[in-house]
Amino acid sequence: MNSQDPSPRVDLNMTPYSLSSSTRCFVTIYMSFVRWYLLVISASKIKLYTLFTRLINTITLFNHPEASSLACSFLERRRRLSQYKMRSRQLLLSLLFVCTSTGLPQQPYPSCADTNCLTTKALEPRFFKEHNAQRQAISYGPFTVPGMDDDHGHDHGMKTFAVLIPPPCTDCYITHVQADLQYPTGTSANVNTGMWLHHVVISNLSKNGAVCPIFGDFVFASGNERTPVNICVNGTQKAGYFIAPNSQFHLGAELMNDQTLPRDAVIVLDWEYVPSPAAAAAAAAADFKHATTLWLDIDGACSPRGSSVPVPDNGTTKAFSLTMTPAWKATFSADTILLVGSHLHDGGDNIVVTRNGEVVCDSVAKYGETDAYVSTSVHEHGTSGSSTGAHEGQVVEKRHTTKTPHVSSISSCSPLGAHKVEVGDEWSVRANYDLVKYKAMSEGGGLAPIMGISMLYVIKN
Ligand SMILES: [Cu+2]
Repeated sequence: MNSQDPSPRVDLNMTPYSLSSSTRCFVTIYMSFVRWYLLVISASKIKLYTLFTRLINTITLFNHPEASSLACSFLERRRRLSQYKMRSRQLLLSLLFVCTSTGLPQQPYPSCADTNCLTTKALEPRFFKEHNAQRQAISYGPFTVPGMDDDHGHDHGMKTFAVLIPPPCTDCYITHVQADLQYPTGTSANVNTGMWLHHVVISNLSKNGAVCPIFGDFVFASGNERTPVNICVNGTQKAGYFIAPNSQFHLGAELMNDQTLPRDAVIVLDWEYVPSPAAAAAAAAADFKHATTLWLDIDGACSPRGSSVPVPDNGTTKAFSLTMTPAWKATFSADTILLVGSHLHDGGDNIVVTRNGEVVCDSVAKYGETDAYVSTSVHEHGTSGSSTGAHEGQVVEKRHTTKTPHVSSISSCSPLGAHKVEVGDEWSVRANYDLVKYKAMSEGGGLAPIMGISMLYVIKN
């Protein structure tokens, strides 16, 4: 694909994932209301009907047995009706939960599967050349990110979308992945030019996740810090994420453009893998192991908010911690933890992964390590002449620039030699934010939602 090519691109407007933020907000509030109603009102009603029935039985049984039985049958009917209502509301809640977390099911995902949407460039593999390793930079897009002034659909510089993509290979082991965001010309797109890879998440729809079993298995995720996901630990571990034949992949992403006009951007994923044919057999012979992913998220195991958590008290509390509650209770054991990679937003200090309350990995965020991660904003304002040495009453234009560093890296832990996963373990994450030390992102006049995610790659026993 070249930058001059005006070829039609994938219509992302039909994506079922892009529920508008107001719809998501409404559904989330409605779900909270139904949950509260179920817990408080429905449960109390049922208890009250049962209690009244017992009371009537005790008081009137000796005097008016017919009245007593009539009242009791009336109460019993009311109790059953309440129970029926409670069950249907529970069903509605589950349906809403599935819809908001996976997208509305009536529309298919558009596909990003041909030369209009992806191109592949072969690179030199770094690990397992003796096992015929391959490395490819696959570019997905271009995707048009609306400008900040574009209020069509209240996008305001954000592009949230999902597409089906072909896996980079099948019957193969992914050993290393890293994301990048570029302009169609091939130059890097980052905050210094007002373009952000808010996130990209790759899921395998042909498999269920270990922590949240309702929407595919997470293969890879990256924020703008673009952390390398080094599953094979620089080739020291014969392990990778195995992609079975006929697997279907899904790319979900959010891109941000802080300029006024829409601009195009391309997501580039650098995939390295031990390939087919017959990789499974060849890898088994070479003792390659399947890596299983664990997604630990302060928004919970199957977050209906897509991992985005509002800043507590809209930032009036400057330093706070958010914890994944309830913790994930391990359903299998794993003696090897290959990698913990983490994601925080601006304002984040660090995120710790805990096993039964004990910290096993501390991922620390760094800010503005290179110019690409420093944004510059220019403010202009008129000021009275007296303070600037000009004539009294004369208005002088003043300009000053503000440089803001943004999260540029988050440390990973790899491998966690001293730790393992045992059945029944409680695994959680705690994200620590400090809005005095670091400036949080803004959105729509308030503070943008934050995230706290750690992704573990483990080898199941
Ligand atoms: Cu994020």
